[in-house]
Amino acid sequence: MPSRSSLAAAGRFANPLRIPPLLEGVPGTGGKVYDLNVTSGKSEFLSGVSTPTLGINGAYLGPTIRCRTNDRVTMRVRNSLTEPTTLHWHGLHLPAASDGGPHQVVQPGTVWETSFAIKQAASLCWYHSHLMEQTGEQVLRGLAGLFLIEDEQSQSPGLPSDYGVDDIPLVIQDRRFKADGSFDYDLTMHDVMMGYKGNVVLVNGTASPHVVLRRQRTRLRILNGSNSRIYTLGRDDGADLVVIGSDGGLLEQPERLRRVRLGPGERVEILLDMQRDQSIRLMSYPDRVAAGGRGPGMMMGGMAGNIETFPVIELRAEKLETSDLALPERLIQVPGWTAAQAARTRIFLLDMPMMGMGGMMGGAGMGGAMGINGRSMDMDRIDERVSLGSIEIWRIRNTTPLAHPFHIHGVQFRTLDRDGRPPLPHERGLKDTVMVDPDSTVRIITEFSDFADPKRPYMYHCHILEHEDAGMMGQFVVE
Ligand SMILES: [Cu+2]
Repeated sequence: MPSRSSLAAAGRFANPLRIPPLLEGVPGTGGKVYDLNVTSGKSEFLSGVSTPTLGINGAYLGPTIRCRTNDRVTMRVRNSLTEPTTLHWHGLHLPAASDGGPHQVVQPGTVWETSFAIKQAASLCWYHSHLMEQTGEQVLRGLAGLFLIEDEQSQSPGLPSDYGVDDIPLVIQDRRFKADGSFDYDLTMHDVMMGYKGNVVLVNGTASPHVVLRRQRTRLRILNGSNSRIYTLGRDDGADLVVIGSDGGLLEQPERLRRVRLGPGERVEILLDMQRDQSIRLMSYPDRVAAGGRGPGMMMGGMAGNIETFPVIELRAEKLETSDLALPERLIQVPGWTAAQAARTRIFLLDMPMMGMGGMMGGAGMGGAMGINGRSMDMDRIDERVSLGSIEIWRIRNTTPLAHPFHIHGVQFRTLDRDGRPPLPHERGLKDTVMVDPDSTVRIITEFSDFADPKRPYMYHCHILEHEDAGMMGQFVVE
């Protein structure tokens, strides 16, 4: 089994990157029908080691669902497991009844069918299990996949969209293994507090991966699908990343950045122009914010953040076919809600009362250990009621010494500011998940334009799955 230090030493890049198959749906009455079968199987991540896994239409992870803006789609989710599960469409703007959260449980042997319209711009979304208190474990075992929405802008000249050829998805996850080859998800109190960290990086379920690039320009569509690890991505040759998209779609313009930090649940789209026989590595570098530590975070900041440097994948160019190398100055127009339009501001306080040494040493159970605004998740309690059609500011304050990725279901938002300063360049598009750093405040703004349903809630929560499972989640309805 890999040792603790193998994250940094993983780099022989012996294995060709697995590309999740596309699932385009079949024509049915009222739109495209997607059949998704949740199953169990075995996977070989480490040479000669068999690992029991979960997957959708396969042994580990799921196919890349692809559709277009304005499509009408039906998801037919069959649960072939012997345990309940759910599939949540992360990033999609849809009715709460279709959301696939903890209220839409699919019992073993049954089929959950839900239909909705794709009412949003092209974007890289994803789907994953969202079973109450078991999201971390089911996602870790493999219940996740990509959900790709395309439109005219996302396929415009200069933006590669030949899936698996010059448009390459990267689902980054970290895992650790037991001696018998199974995933190790025996959580310690440390795992719950800090979030689960693995010592092997998998990309699309491939350990030590490389990919051979065939065109001059490649688009990388990257999801941080890890339970809790934060990646600060950069090229090992020091060149800039050309960022064109974030969670909810394209940015207004390409941004050249040396590093991009990606928290759990966040996505980023990057363009890579390569020369013949060039080889580079996409790396993860130490997270400056977390490694800095301050105040009460001094003790734990380094443990919680990403302090390691390690390779994620090697990208090898051989003989390259010509690409359209136009780089549009303007990509799209992102909705520009202003603070003056907001009907109200809601406050969300991320708190970890057990973060003190007493809690760490006490070995108390996980359920209800964490909360938002002092309350742990309760499926029978609606925490917030939002008026249909209103624009709101949500002010998220983090008083803990860890960074938390805050995710809101059902909407895409814009980040207004971080501690009064403008958001980072790659955060200026639409987002559904935003990193809130230790001892800091992030304000987001969005419009709750559709889908009134006073009975069925959407979730908002920390996307560190161990925190979510421990109660750092709440519910809102639109009415
Ligand atoms: Cu958290």
